[in-house]
Amino acid sequence: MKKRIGLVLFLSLVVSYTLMAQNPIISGQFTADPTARVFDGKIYLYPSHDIPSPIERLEKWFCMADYHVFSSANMTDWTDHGVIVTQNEVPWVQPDSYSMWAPECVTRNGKYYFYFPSTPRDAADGKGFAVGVAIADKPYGPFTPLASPIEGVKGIDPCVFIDKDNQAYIYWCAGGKMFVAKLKDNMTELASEPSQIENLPQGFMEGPFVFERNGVYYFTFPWVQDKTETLAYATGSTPMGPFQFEGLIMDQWPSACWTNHHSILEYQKQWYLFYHHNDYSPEFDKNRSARIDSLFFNSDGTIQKVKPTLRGVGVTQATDKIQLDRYSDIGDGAKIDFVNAADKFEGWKTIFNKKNSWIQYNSVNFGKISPKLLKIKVMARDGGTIQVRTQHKEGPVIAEIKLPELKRSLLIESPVIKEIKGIRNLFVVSLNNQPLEVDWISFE
Ligand code: FUB
Repeated sequence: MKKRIGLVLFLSLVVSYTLMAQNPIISGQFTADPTARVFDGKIYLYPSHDIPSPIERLEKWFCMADYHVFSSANMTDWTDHGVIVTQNEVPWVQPDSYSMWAPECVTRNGKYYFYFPSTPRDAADGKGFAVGVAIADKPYGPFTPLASPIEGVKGIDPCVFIDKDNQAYIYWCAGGKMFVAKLKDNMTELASEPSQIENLPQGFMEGPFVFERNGVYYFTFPWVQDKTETLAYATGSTPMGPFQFEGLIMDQWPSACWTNHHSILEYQKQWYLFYHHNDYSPEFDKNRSARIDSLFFNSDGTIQKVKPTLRGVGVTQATDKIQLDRYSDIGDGAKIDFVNAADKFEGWKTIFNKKNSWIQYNSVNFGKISPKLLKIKVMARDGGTIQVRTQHKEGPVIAEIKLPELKRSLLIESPVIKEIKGIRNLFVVSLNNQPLEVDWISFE
């Protein structure tokens, strides 16, 4: 999967990029702890910005100097609006602390309030966290940080929930425990003493995220049930609880990423889970990347467990690069690997290792006019044959490409032999035992 820079706007010093992706949704930089919100009909994504540490102290730990904001109207194409808050420009933040951890953003009375934890200048031993606020007139800034953090909030992972009666609540965590307090109307001061959220299961937890649906308040949180973080939830009938533990939204990672961190929202009548994994940094789990998958409720309001996918959400245009390595399903003999191990942001390729190995990629939009041409970026050291099918893996063949010996990855074109329109699932099958490596396919 490769970064597509479709639009580069130079507006004084602000640079916006359009990136196209499945899971992970943003490439070219790390994006952890994704808080997603709907503002003005678009999704805005406020993640932490993990970086490989420039200082020795944090070489093996979380390291974040600033925040970007991203937006999307289709959950496939994301615009990076650039840096909105940086540690060097917040008066109360210790400027070399690299501790701009999981943020939050909400809107009220036409203003956007961006909440972020960081280490204060006066922190004992240079450690500890407070939570600050930066305010803007637009969801993408410019944000002006307040001079001091919120008094009474010592901890990380702020989440703000505004109830139907307009009362705002702030949730955060400290030492693996969860806290809540009311916010004043100015959104920058506490209106009640913090109280600890009780009745949650034993074990480390952080990253609270609260939302309401059908009168039920969902208190959701990363929770270490066994070895690493699951995503779990409890429900209650008021924003401050009491909450009753319900179960898991996502299992712990089978591969090594200790954290998970999420947000949940409804967009165009579908619910989504935003979460993170260390896709672009498999050897170091403090460099994470945001993902999205669909989330469903049962009729009794409980949440169905979400299975993480690489395909993610959204429809891919047939004329875009279809990154098969972000597959919906994969058969025996096919696997994925990085295109360039030295620069993992270049993404992945699919390797077909034997006859009848296949990969499935769902929701490709062919529109109303059937394409004439299939383009495939492929390497076939000993030649081979590839078929693109639709409906199922033995379904109608829409293109068959006989590949000569290709010692490096090249762009090959082949006619589309069967009409294909609308939104379809694709199956790509290798007909030989010779190994083939496909970077992407596209239609014209
Ligand atoms: O990103 C730093 C920390 O990792 C967050 O604050 C936690 O929720 C965990 O994701």
